[in-house]
Amino acid sequence: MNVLTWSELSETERAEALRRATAAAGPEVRAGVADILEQVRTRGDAALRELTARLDRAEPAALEVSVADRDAAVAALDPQLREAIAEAAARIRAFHEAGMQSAYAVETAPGVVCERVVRPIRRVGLYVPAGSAPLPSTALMLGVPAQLAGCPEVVLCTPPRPDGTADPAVLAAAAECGITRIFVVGGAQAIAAMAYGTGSVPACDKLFGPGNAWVTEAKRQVTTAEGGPGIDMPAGPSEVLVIADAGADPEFVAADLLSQAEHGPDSQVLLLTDSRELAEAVAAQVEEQVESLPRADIARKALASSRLILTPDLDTAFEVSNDYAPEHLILALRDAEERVAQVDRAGSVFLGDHTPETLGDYCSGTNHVLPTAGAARFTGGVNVSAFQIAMTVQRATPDGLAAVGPCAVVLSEAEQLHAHQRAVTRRLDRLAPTQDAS
Ligand code: HSO
Ligand code: ZN
Repeated sequence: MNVLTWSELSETERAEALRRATAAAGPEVRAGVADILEQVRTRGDAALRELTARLDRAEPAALEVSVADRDAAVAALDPQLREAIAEAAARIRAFHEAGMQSAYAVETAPGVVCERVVRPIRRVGLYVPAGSAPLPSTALMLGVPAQLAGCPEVVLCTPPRPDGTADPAVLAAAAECGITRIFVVGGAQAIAAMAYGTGSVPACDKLFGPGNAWVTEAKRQVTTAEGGPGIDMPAGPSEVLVIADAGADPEFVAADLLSQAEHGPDSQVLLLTDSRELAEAVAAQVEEQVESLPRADIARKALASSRLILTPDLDTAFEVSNDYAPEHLILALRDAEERVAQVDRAGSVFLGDHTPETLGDYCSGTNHVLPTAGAARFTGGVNVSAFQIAMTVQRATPDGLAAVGPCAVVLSEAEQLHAHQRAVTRRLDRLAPTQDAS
């Protein structure tokens, strides 16, 4: 990895240095996904079985995993892994629970009370990928908030292993979150099944979860169709940006960069620092550490489009980071705690030398389903609210109507909406005599 000097780059070179691997699907993926969606929509489970045989090379005995099979797989799982899943779930639960939106009521005028009440989304569909490896942690990141929201029906789809069964650790995570409707279906066909419903998979109101380009494109297509389900957010390739000072430990910084790089060849990792020495030491550490990684090939591909950037000072590093809006931001700084005030766009921020992104990926308590591709400009990661509908309720007494009705009369007059106006004046007219008498 070469060190780029920010102050010596032209505008074009700067844009190029921060350019993300394109998340938008090409025409081939778009057409392929449209075809899969249509097959599942028209032929349901039969199409799911055919696509699973063709694309996943698996023939599950049943598309749905029974609760008995789920529990048997969990019982056979390494107890240490089972305990780690439960331990992580507990912290994710504790953190997400504290941040839940609550109902509130405001008397906005005497006799007018407006309330917000929160309702769970009835049916949610969770996608748990297993591209290069199954991700039980993703089942927790989606399953825990769904459970806290109180969603009455939670459906989970995950690709089958070659023998047709689901990954037992994913099943353990699902069980931990009380999920009973689990299907061994993956890819765009899983998204189609949860969007339209098939004989066995229920149609869901909102779909969640990361996935490859096919899954992401399928989510995009089903949600833009009329009457389609909602989706959490478009999930592109993973990203981490590290801002480090001269006092940072190059070994740790390199380890963090590699932890994101190993996710996929299109992952993007960036280092911004005001210390040339640190940048060079990190470059050397990355070279050294990547050698011994089982996923070195993937990490090397990701590193090819990743950058180490020397900025004139740390304030510039923060400006660049805020413009880029990374999914993960690590502040390997002596004054990380004070500097966090300078961050206004990032999915999840990790402070200091002892908070690797890995903690947030698995078990510190925060969510790892986060905005990528610059979506941190306008949204945060998945939380309980994503599984809820915030509904408003209001009531006015006759006095309340008398207090705020005239305001509506003036505004409806300005909009020339006289039926609106009369819905108020007809009532006010009836109230008038009583008010005169009082
Ligand atoms: N870093 C990923 C999440 C993950 N990491 C799952 C390990 N397992 C999200 O960008
Ligand atoms: Zn990760």
